[in-house]
Amino acid sequence: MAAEPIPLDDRTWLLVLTGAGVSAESGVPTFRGVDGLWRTHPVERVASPEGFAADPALVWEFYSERRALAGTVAPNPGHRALVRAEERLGERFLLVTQNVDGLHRRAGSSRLVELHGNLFTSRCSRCAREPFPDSTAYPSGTVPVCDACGARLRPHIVWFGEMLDERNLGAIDAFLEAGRQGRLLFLAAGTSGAVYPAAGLVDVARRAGADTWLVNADVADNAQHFDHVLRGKSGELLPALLG
Ligand code: BV8
Ligand code: ZN
Repeated sequence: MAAEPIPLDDRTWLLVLTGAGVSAESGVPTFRGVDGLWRTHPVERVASPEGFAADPALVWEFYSERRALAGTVAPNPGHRALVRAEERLGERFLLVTQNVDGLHRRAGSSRLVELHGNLFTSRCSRCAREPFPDSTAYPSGTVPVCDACGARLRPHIVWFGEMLDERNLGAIDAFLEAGRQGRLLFLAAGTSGAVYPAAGLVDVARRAGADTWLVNADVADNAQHFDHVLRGKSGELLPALLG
């Protein structure tokens, strides 16, 4: 289906949600696709507090592998189209990502909410030490410890069963509230719509009066919640839609 550009005028307030699909064309594996990460790594063992407590070395192997890979890939045209949209819309733009691979920031996005954390940040699993930049891919079998209290370090990632950072959810609500003064647009790209509360964002946006768009390679679980659904690659469709 030919992608008509989305009308971004001086009244448009654009909220974007991205998932693993927007990094697929950069060579980063998605979670639930045929080559998906969850196929080879059962999610409850590598992305949950219980899994970390049971086998922290396995969890660190999973995240260290992804750190090593993410260092070798680069942003794609989909990431860059979102940077251009931010440059054009300024405060009337907000990008919320479920991705932890850091590619939006590397592409130049700054009005960015990393809903599920960041792969290149670690924190102590016990003391109140601030999360800190850490791109170390730890050797298999090792578990880094906090040099302040000796407890295990963990990736600064939101695992299944863990609460999202209230400040991030607040920033999204504030944007939708501000956007009521203009014409709200919600665009989700490269996400299967399987994980909450991110997958429920389309409903929150609709309730705020947004026109909702989905760009995805396959059918998404929550596709029927969108006003417009475009099937295709985000690396091609986002530049076509956003200019
Ligand atoms: C929470 C970190 C409160 C790990 C991740 C109902 C309400 C609320 C919560 C729940 C609920 N039901 C169940 C829950 C719990 C759970 C949940 O949603 N489970 C699901 C599986 C049912 N939610 C939580 O635990 C959240 N916390 O709700 O706290 C609470 C507390 C206790 C009890 C209850 C509630 C925390 C969720 C965060 C989990 N952490 N990531 C890591 O990244 O290592 S989620 C993980 O999935 C990733 O972050 C990933 O981003 C996210 C979503 O996946 P997608 O990004 O969509 O990727 P996926 O592979 O699935 O899809 C890619 C899509 O792209 C595909 O559709 C494909 O077709 C498409 N695609 C591929 N290539 C392209 C493309 N599209 C375009 N172009 C291409 N080239
Ligand atoms: Zn500590």
